[in-house]
Amino acid sequence: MKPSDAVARILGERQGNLPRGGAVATAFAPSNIALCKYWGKRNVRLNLPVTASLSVGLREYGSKISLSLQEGPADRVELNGQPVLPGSAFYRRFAGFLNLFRVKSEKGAWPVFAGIHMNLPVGAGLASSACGFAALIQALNQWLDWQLDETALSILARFGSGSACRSLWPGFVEWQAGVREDGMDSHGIPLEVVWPDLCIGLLVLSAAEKPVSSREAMLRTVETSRLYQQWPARVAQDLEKIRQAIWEKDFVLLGETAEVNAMMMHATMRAAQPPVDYALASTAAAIEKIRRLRAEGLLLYFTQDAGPNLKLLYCRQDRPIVEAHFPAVVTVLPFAG
Ligand code: 2P0
Repeated sequence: MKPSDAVARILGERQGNLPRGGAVATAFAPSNIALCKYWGKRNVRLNLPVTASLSVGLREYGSKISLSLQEGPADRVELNGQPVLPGSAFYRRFAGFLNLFRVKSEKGAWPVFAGIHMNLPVGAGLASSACGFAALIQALNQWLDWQLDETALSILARFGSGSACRSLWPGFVEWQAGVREDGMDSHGIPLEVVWPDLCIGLLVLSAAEKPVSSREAMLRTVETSRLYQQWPARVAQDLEKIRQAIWEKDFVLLGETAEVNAMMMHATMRAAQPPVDYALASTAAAIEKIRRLRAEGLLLYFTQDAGPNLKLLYCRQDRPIVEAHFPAVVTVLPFAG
């Protein structure tokens, strides 16, 4: 099955809906940080994962997208007020996603003007594609009057970027892997639980573009890393522990499990051929500092995604200490305020 077949099945007759002329549709979606990672696909075209994963949303940090009709033949995209060049990878991925929903007829062409605003620290590896596609699919849902629920939108967002299916909700979200070949059971499910004291600290160590995309790194790991065989069993165990930690508000269990899960993910990719290693010397130094502070009694953990930057995990009462030790950290309270 192709993504366009899945889209046709979900939208049915609504695939012929046209944008409401003159109207602007606007939607926001938060970025999300995985506490138990998505690493590896069982179906590359449909972005179907090998395992489930579980994330927490970054509340006010994410992507806001406004859509309106564009005069002329081609889409126009602006990111934080700057034009996105039509030949760029960003533009092609964006337009390619929109094409899934544009039936191939003159009436169905509807070129788009998209104004995208991202308020995340730039280049931080902060799942900008996840919140971008989640915001885009919600804006399309309004603009084209699909009236789909979040579950259907989560499946559609997955075609843009796997982790986007977790950005349809705030708070904790589990992406269930699903077993169906068509992926209709592979989407986010929000966990009805809040943790007001939980802090996520965004620690940007380098804003340089990553040498290997997460998409490529994931493929290479699945195809060549011998350690990958152990990954699904590890995720099953870690997911169990993270769910328990969340329901029991057991911060140590959450931090320990999330940190080991991230380290295991990075170990699988370091064992790929050729290896993928996202860590910089500054990443190793920050990890060393976190471990030293923890040995001295501070409840501080970290997770790391497909880049050199770290996301620190701590409780609200330790926020001043963490910020004193890491002056560059940006604290997010996913559930407070
Ligand atoms: C995650 N990452 O669970 C993992 C951990 C990066 C490391 O999801 O190919 O942009 O679009 O499905 O979602 C980043 O990969 O990949 C990611 P595609 P995506 O957050």
